[in-house]
Amino acid sequence: MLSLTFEASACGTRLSLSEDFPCSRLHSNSFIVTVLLGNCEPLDSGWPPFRKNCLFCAVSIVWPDQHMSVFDGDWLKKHCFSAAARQAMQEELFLNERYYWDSKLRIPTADYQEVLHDDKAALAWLLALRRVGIVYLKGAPAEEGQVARLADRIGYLRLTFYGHTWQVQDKAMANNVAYTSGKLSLHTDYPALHFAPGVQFLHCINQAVNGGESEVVDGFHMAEKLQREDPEAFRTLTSVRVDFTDTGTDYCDFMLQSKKRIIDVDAEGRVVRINYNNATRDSVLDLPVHRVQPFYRALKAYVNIMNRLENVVTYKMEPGDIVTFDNWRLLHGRRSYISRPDRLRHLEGAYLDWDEVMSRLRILRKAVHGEL
Ligand SMILES: O=C(O)CCC(=O)C(=O)O
Ligand SMILES: [Fe+2]
Repeated sequence: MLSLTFEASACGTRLSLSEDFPCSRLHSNSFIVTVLLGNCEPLDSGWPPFRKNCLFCAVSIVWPDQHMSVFDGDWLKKHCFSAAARQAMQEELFLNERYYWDSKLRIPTADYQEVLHDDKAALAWLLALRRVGIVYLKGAPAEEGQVARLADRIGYLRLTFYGHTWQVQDKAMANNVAYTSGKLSLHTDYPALHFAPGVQFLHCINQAVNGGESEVVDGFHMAEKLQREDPEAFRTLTSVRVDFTDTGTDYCDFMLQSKKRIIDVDAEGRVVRINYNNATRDSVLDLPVHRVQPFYRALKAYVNIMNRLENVVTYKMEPGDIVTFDNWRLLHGRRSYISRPDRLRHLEGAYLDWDEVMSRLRILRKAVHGEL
Protein backbone atom coordinates (compact mmCIF):
# COMPACT_ATOMS: atom_id res chain seq x y z
CA MET A 1 0.00 0.00 0.00
CA LEU A 2 1.21 3.50 -0.83
CA SER A 3 1.17 6.07 1.89
CA LEU A 4 1.36 9.84 1.46
CA THR A 5 1.96 12.18 4.37
CA PHE A 6 0.55 15.69 4.21
CA GLU A 7 1.91 18.63 6.11
CA ALA A 8 0.65 22.19 6.15
CA SER A 9 3.37 24.72 5.36
CA ALA A 10 3.47 28.45 4.77
CA CYS A 11 3.39 27.98 1.02
CA GLY A 12 0.75 25.26 0.90
CA THR A 13 0.45 21.57 1.50
CA ARG A 14 3.70 19.66 1.40
CA LEU A 15 4.07 16.02 0.74
CA SER A 16 6.70 14.24 2.77
CA LEU A 17 8.49 11.54 0.87
CA SER A 18 9.41 8.62 3.00
CA GLU A 19 11.68 5.58 2.77
CA ASP A 20 8.84 3.43 1.47
CA PHE A 21 7.96 6.11 -1.07
CA PRO A 22 11.44 7.27 -1.95
CA CYS A 23 10.87 9.03 -5.20
CA SER A 24 8.30 11.25 -6.83
CA ARG A 25 7.96 8.56 -9.45
CA LEU A 26 7.34 5.15 -7.98
CA HIS A 27 7.46 2.01 -10.06
CA SER A 28 5.57 -0.74 -8.37
CA ASN A 29 5.30 -4.15 -9.95
CA SER A 30 2.17 -3.27 -11.81
CA PHE A 31 1.74 0.53 -11.99
CA ILE A 32 3.55 3.85 -12.00
CA VAL A 33 2.78 6.61 -9.51
CA THR A 34 3.90 10.14 -10.18
CA VAL A 35 3.67 13.07 -7.79
CA LEU A 36 2.74 16.21 -9.67
CA LEU A 37 4.21 19.33 -8.16
CA GLY A 38 2.90 22.84 -7.65
CA ASN A 39 3.12 23.70 -11.31
CA CYS A 40 1.42 20.38 -12.10
CA GLU A 41 4.42 19.21 -14.12
CA PRO A 42 5.55 15.68 -13.30
CA LEU A 43 8.81 15.79 -11.41
CA ASP A 44 11.37 13.89 -13.36
CA SER A 45 13.98 13.40 -10.74
CA GLY A 46 14.80 10.01 -12.05
CA TRP A 47 16.24 7.33 -9.93
CA PRO A 48 17.93 7.21 -7.31
CA PRO A 49 15.72 8.67 -4.58
CA PHE A 50 14.61 12.28 -4.37
CA ARG A 51 14.14 12.82 -0.67
CA LYS A 52 13.30 16.42 0.02
CA ASN A 53 9.80 17.78 0.64
CA CYS A 54 8.04 19.18 -2.36
CA LEU A 55 5.01 21.37 -2.97
CA PHE A 56 2.23 18.95 -3.61
CA CYS A 57 -0.39 19.27 -6.31
CA ALA A 58 -1.61 15.86 -7.44
CA VAL A 59 -0.75 12.21 -7.81
CA SER A 60 -1.12 10.40 -11.09
CA ILE A 61 -1.22 6.67 -11.49
CA VAL A 62 -0.70 4.84 -14.75
CA TRP A 63 -2.39 1.46 -14.43
CA PRO A 64 -1.16 -1.74 -16.12
CA ASP A 65 -3.66 -1.19 -18.97
CA GLN A 66 -2.10 2.28 -19.49
CA HIS A 67 -5.22 4.03 -18.19
CA MET A 68 -4.16 7.10 -16.21
CA SER A 69 -5.92 8.43 -13.07
CA VAL A 70 -5.04 11.81 -11.62
CA PHE A 71 -5.94 12.47 -7.97
CA ASP A 72 -5.98 16.11 -7.06
CA GLY A 73 -4.05 16.98 -3.87
CA ASP A 74 -7.10 18.52 -2.18
CA TRP A 75 -9.16 15.46 -3.06
CA LEU A 76 -6.53 13.15 -1.58
CA LYS A 77 -6.30 15.27 1.54
CA LYS A 78 -10.07 15.11 1.96
CA HIS A 79 -9.90 11.32 1.76
CA CYS A 80 -6.95 10.98 4.10
CA PHE A 81 -7.23 8.17 6.66
CA SER A 82 -5.33 9.80 9.51
CA ALA A 83 -7.37 10.20 12.72
CA ALA A 84 -6.86 13.97 12.73
CA ALA A 85 -7.96 14.41 9.11
CA ARG A 86 -11.01 12.21 9.56
CA GLN A 87 -12.01 14.09 12.71
CA ALA A 88 -11.65 17.46 10.98
CA MET A 89 -13.73 16.23 8.06
CA GLN A 90 -16.50 14.89 10.31
CA GLU A 91 -16.58 18.14 12.26
CA GLU A 92 -16.92 20.11 9.04
CA LEU A 93 -19.81 17.91 7.94
CA PHE A 94 -21.71 17.56 11.20
CA LEU A 95 -20.58 20.44 13.45
CA ASN A 96 -20.84 18.33 16.58
CA GLU A 97 -18.78 20.68 18.75
CA ARG A 98 -21.10 22.30 21.25
CA TYR A 99 -20.82 25.34 23.48
CA TYR A 100 -22.18 24.37 26.92
CA TRP A 101 -23.93 27.04 28.96
CA ASP A 102 -25.77 27.82 32.18
CA SER A 103 -27.94 30.67 33.50
CA LYS A 104 -25.34 33.27 32.47
CA LEU A 105 -25.96 32.60 28.78
CA ARG A 106 -26.85 35.61 26.70
CA ILE A 107 -29.06 34.01 24.09
CA PRO A 108 -27.74 34.72 20.56
CA THR A 109 -30.21 37.03 18.84
CA ALA A 110 -30.83 37.85 15.18
CA ASP A 111 -33.28 39.83 13.10
CA TYR A 112 -36.12 37.77 11.61
CA GLN A 113 -36.26 39.68 8.29
CA GLU A 114 -32.48 39.52 7.84
CA VAL A 115 -32.49 35.78 8.42
CA LEU A 116 -35.21 35.43 5.77
CA HIS A 117 -33.48 37.56 3.16
CA ASP A 118 -29.75 37.52 3.80
CA ASP A 119 -27.65 34.35 3.45
CA LYS A 120 -24.95 35.55 5.84
CA ALA A 121 -27.53 36.23 8.56
CA ALA A 122 -29.23 32.89 7.90
CA LEU A 123 -25.88 31.07 8.14
CA ALA A 124 -24.98 32.81 11.41
CA TRP A 125 -28.42 31.85 12.78
CA LEU A 126 -28.05 28.15 11.93
CA LEU A 127 -24.42 27.96 13.11
CA ALA A 128 -25.43 29.37 16.50
CA LEU A 129 -28.48 27.11 16.64
CA ARG A 130 -26.19 24.13 16.17
CA ARG A 131 -23.43 25.24 18.54
CA VAL A 132 -25.37 26.96 21.33
CA GLY A 133 -28.71 25.20 20.81
CA ILE A 134 -30.87 28.30 20.99
CA VAL A 135 -31.27 31.50 18.95
CA TYR A 136 -33.79 34.28 19.44
CA LEU A 137 -35.22 36.05 16.38
CA LYS A 138 -36.81 39.47 16.78
CA GLY A 139 -39.01 41.53 14.48
CA ALA A 140 -41.48 39.00 13.05
CA PRO A 141 -45.04 40.19 12.37
CA ALA A 142 -47.28 39.24 15.31
CA GLU A 143 -49.53 37.05 13.20
CA GLU A 144 -49.75 33.37 12.31
CA GLY A 145 -47.72 31.95 9.43
CA GLN A 146 -44.23 33.12 10.45
CA VAL A 147 -42.89 29.77 11.71
CA ALA A 148 -43.97 28.22 8.40
CA ARG A 149 -42.11 30.98 6.50
CA LEU A 150 -39.02 30.32 8.59
CA ALA A 151 -39.31 26.59 7.91
CA ASP A 152 -39.59 27.36 4.15
CA ARG A 153 -36.29 29.22 4.45
CA ILE A 154 -34.74 25.91 5.45
CA GLY A 155 -36.73 23.40 3.43
CA TYR A 156 -39.85 22.02 4.99
CA LEU A 157 -41.33 21.53 8.43
CA ARG A 158 -42.16 18.33 10.23
CA LEU A 159 -45.81 17.34 10.33
CA THR A 160 -46.94 15.71 13.58
CA PHE A 161 -50.26 14.75 15.13
CA TYR A 162 -50.50 18.37 16.38
CA GLY A 163 -50.57 19.63 12.79
CA HIS A 164 -48.16 21.34 10.38
CA THR A 165 -47.93 24.16 12.91
CA TRP A 166 -49.70 24.29 16.26
CA GLN A 167 -51.32 26.96 18.37
CA VAL A 168 -50.27 27.12 22.05
CA GLN A 169 -53.27 28.68 23.78
CA ASP A 170 -55.38 28.07 26.85
CA LYS A 171 -58.01 25.87 25.19
CA ALA A 172 -61.25 24.35 26.48
CA MET A 173 -60.99 20.54 26.61
CA ALA A 174 -57.21 20.77 26.13
CA ASN A 175 -55.60 17.59 24.73
CA ASN A 176 -52.15 18.63 26.02
CA VAL A 177 -50.99 20.44 29.18
CA ALA A 178 -49.29 23.01 26.95
CA TYR A 179 -52.80 24.07 25.90
CA THR A 180 -53.71 25.21 29.44
CA SER A 181 -52.49 28.18 31.46
CA GLY A 182 -50.63 25.88 33.84
CA LYS A 183 -46.91 25.59 34.51
CA LEU A 184 -44.91 23.38 32.16
CA SER A 185 -41.91 21.90 33.92
CA LEU A 186 -38.68 21.49 31.94
CA HIS A 187 -39.18 19.03 29.10
CA THR A 188 -38.23 18.08 25.59
CA ASP A 189 -41.10 17.90 23.11
CA TYR A 190 -42.50 14.66 21.83
CA PRO A 191 -40.53 11.80 23.39
CA ALA A 192 -43.67 9.76 22.65
CA LEU A 193 -42.33 9.68 19.06
CA HIS A 194 -39.39 7.32 18.59
CA PHE A 195 -37.85 9.94 16.29
CA ALA A 196 -38.56 13.16 18.18
CA PRO A 197 -38.39 16.45 16.22
CA GLY A 198 -34.85 17.85 16.25
CA VAL A 199 -35.64 21.55 16.12
CA GLN A 200 -38.49 23.63 17.46
CA PHE A 201 -39.71 27.15 16.62
CA LEU A 202 -42.05 29.07 18.94
CA HIS A 203 -43.43 32.40 17.78
CA CYS A 204 -45.07 34.74 20.28
CA ILE A 205 -48.18 36.31 18.78
CA ASN A 206 -49.65 37.46 22.08
CA GLN A 207 -48.23 37.33 25.61
CA ALA A 208 -49.96 37.14 29.00
CA VAL A 209 -49.73 40.18 31.26
CA ASN A 210 -49.02 38.06 34.30
CA GLY A 211 -46.80 34.99 34.04
CA GLY A 212 -46.02 32.92 30.94
CA GLU A 213 -42.22 33.38 31.20
CA SER A 214 -40.11 30.80 29.36
CA GLU A 215 -37.33 28.72 30.88
CA VAL A 216 -34.57 26.79 29.12
CA VAL A 217 -31.70 24.63 30.24
CA ASP A 218 -28.80 22.97 28.38
CA GLY A 219 -29.65 19.27 28.69
CA PHE A 220 -26.25 18.09 27.38
CA HIS A 221 -24.40 20.24 29.89
CA MET A 222 -26.67 19.00 32.70
CA ALA A 223 -26.00 15.40 31.63
CA GLU A 224 -22.26 16.10 31.84
CA LYS A 225 -22.77 17.48 35.36
CA LEU A 226 -24.81 14.41 36.31
CA GLN A 227 -22.08 12.10 35.00
CA ARG A 228 -19.52 13.93 37.14
CA GLU A 229 -21.64 14.26 40.30
CA ASP A 230 -23.54 10.97 40.18
CA PRO A 231 -22.07 8.47 37.69
CA GLU A 232 -24.45 5.74 38.84
CA ALA A 233 -27.50 7.91 38.00
CA PHE A 234 -25.94 8.76 34.62
CA ARG A 235 -25.46 5.05 33.88
CA THR A 236 -29.09 4.37 34.80
CA LEU A 237 -30.53 7.14 32.63
CA THR A 238 -28.37 6.15 29.66
CA SER A 239 -29.33 2.48 29.88
CA VAL A 240 -32.88 2.07 31.22
CA ARG A 241 -35.63 2.53 28.64
CA VAL A 242 -38.89 4.04 29.84
CA ASP A 243 -42.31 4.26 28.19
CA PHE A 244 -43.90 7.44 26.86
CA THR A 245 -47.48 7.71 25.72
CA ASP A 246 -49.69 10.29 23.99
CA THR A 247 -53.31 9.69 23.04
CA GLY A 248 -55.94 12.06 21.67
CA THR A 249 -57.23 13.83 18.59
CA ASP A 250 -55.78 16.87 16.86
CA TYR A 251 -54.58 16.75 13.23
CA CYS A 252 -56.18 13.31 13.37
CA ASP A 253 -56.64 10.77 16.15
CA PHE A 254 -53.50 9.25 17.64
CA MET A 255 -52.40 6.64 20.16
CA LEU A 256 -48.63 6.80 20.52
CA GLN A 257 -46.31 4.60 22.60
CA SER A 258 -42.54 4.75 22.68
CA LYS A 259 -39.62 3.39 24.69
CA LYS A 260 -36.71 5.77 25.22
CA ARG A 261 -33.67 6.26 27.37
CA ILE A 262 -33.84 9.62 29.16
CA ILE A 263 -30.28 10.34 27.98
CA ASP A 264 -29.14 8.90 24.63
CA VAL A 265 -25.40 8.45 24.07
CA ASP A 266 -23.62 7.42 20.86
CA ALA A 267 -21.11 4.59 20.38
CA GLU A 268 -18.34 6.82 21.80
CA GLY A 269 -20.38 7.65 24.90
CA ARG A 270 -21.15 11.24 23.85
CA VAL A 271 -24.59 12.55 24.82
CA VAL A 272 -26.62 13.03 21.64
CA ARG A 273 -30.26 13.41 22.72
CA ILE A 274 -32.40 14.06 25.78
CA ASN A 275 -35.87 12.47 25.91
CA TYR A 276 -37.80 13.77 28.86
CA ASN A 277 -41.34 15.01 29.30
CA ASN A 278 -43.03 14.06 32.54
CA ALA A 279 -46.45 14.91 31.09
CA THR A 280 -46.16 12.07 28.58
CA ARG A 281 -43.98 9.65 30.56
CA ASP A 282 -46.19 6.59 30.94
CA SER A 283 -47.41 5.62 34.42
CA VAL A 284 -46.57 2.07 33.34
CA LEU A 285 -42.90 1.45 34.09
CA ASP A 286 -41.71 -1.65 32.27
CA LEU A 287 -39.00 -2.60 34.75
CA PRO A 288 -38.37 -5.40 37.22
CA VAL A 289 -39.37 -4.09 40.62
CA HIS A 290 -35.80 -3.92 41.99
CA ARG A 291 -34.91 -1.41 39.26
CA VAL A 292 -37.81 0.96 39.94
CA GLN A 293 -36.32 2.89 42.86
CA PRO A 294 -32.85 3.26 41.30
CA PHE A 295 -34.54 4.65 38.18
CA TYR A 296 -36.59 7.25 40.09
CA ARG A 297 -33.56 8.19 42.19
CA ALA A 298 -31.52 8.74 39.02
CA LEU A 299 -34.26 10.76 37.33
CA LYS A 300 -34.65 12.94 40.42
CA ALA A 301 -30.90 13.58 40.50
CA TYR A 302 -30.98 14.76 36.85
CA VAL A 303 -34.12 16.88 37.33
CA ASN A 304 -32.66 18.47 40.49
CA ILE A 305 -29.53 19.52 38.57
CA MET A 306 -31.50 21.01 35.67
CA ASN A 307 -33.74 22.99 38.04
CA ARG A 308 -30.87 24.67 39.90
CA LEU A 309 -31.15 28.43 39.54
CA GLU A 310 -27.56 28.64 38.32
CA ASN A 311 -28.48 26.48 35.29
CA VAL A 312 -31.79 27.90 34.06
CA VAL A 313 -32.16 30.81 31.63
CA THR A 314 -35.47 32.67 32.00
CA TYR A 315 -36.96 35.13 29.51
CA LYS A 316 -40.37 36.48 28.58
CA MET A 317 -41.32 36.48 24.92
CA GLU A 318 -42.95 39.55 23.39
CA PRO A 319 -45.22 39.61 20.34
CA GLY A 320 -43.01 39.28 17.25
CA ASP A 321 -40.31 37.19 18.97
CA ILE A 322 -39.46 33.72 17.71
CA VAL A 323 -37.33 31.35 19.72
CA THR A 324 -35.61 28.59 17.73
CA PHE A 325 -33.98 25.75 19.64
CA ASP A 326 -32.47 22.27 19.57
CA ASN A 327 -35.20 19.97 20.86
CA TRP A 328 -32.76 17.06 21.16
CA ARG A 329 -30.62 19.06 23.55
CA LEU A 330 -32.53 21.78 25.41
CA LEU A 331 -35.25 21.29 27.96
CA HIS A 332 -37.78 24.08 27.98
CA GLY A 333 -40.59 25.07 30.29
CA ARG A 334 -43.16 27.76 30.92
CA ARG A 335 -44.31 29.47 34.08
CA SER A 336 -48.07 29.44 34.67
CA TYR A 337 -49.99 32.52 33.58
CA ILE A 338 -53.27 34.25 34.21
CA SER A 339 -55.55 33.80 31.24
CA ARG A 340 -57.49 36.91 30.23
CA PRO A 341 -60.14 36.72 27.49
CA ASP A 342 -59.17 40.19 26.23
CA ARG A 343 -55.46 39.30 26.04
CA LEU A 344 -55.24 35.61 25.11
CA ARG A 345 -51.67 34.33 25.28
CA HIS A 346 -50.88 32.80 21.90
CA LEU A 347 -47.75 31.13 20.57
CA GLU A 348 -47.50 29.33 17.24
CA GLY A 349 -45.08 26.44 17.06
CA ALA A 350 -43.48 24.27 14.39
CA TYR A 351 -41.00 21.41 14.27
CA LEU A 352 -38.19 20.59 11.87
CA ASP A 353 -35.58 17.85 11.78
CA TRP A 354 -31.85 18.27 12.02
CA ASP A 355 -31.18 16.65 8.63
CA GLU A 356 -33.06 19.42 6.82
CA VAL A 357 -31.53 22.15 9.01
CA MET A 358 -27.98 20.84 8.49
CA SER A 359 -28.62 20.51 4.77
CA ARG A 360 -29.56 24.21 4.55
CA LEU A 361 -26.61 25.14 6.77
CA ARG A 362 -24.13 23.39 4.43
CA ILE A 363 -25.68 25.04 1.37
CA LEU A 364 -25.52 28.48 3.01
CA ARG A 365 -21.92 27.89 4.10
CA LYS A 366 -20.99 27.06 0.52
CA ALA A 367 -22.84 30.12 -0.80
CA VAL A 368 -21.24 32.47 1.73
CA HIS A 369 -17.71 31.04 1.98
CA GLY A 370 -17.38 29.10 -1.27
CA GLU A 371 -16.39 25.44 -1.51
CA LEU A 372 -15.17 24.11 1.83
O1 LIG B 1 -46.19 27.99 26.25
C1 LIG B 1 -44.98 27.94 26.17
O2 LIG B 1 -44.27 28.92 26.43
C2 LIG B 1 -44.29 26.70 25.72
C3 LIG B 1 -45.19 25.67 25.18
C4 LIG B 1 -44.54 24.34 25.04
O3 LIG B 1 -43.55 24.04 25.62
C5 LIG B 1 -45.11 23.35 24.14
O4 LIG B 1 -46.11 23.61 23.47
O5 LIG B 1 -44.54 22.24 24.05
FE1 LIG C 1 -42.78 22.14 24.77
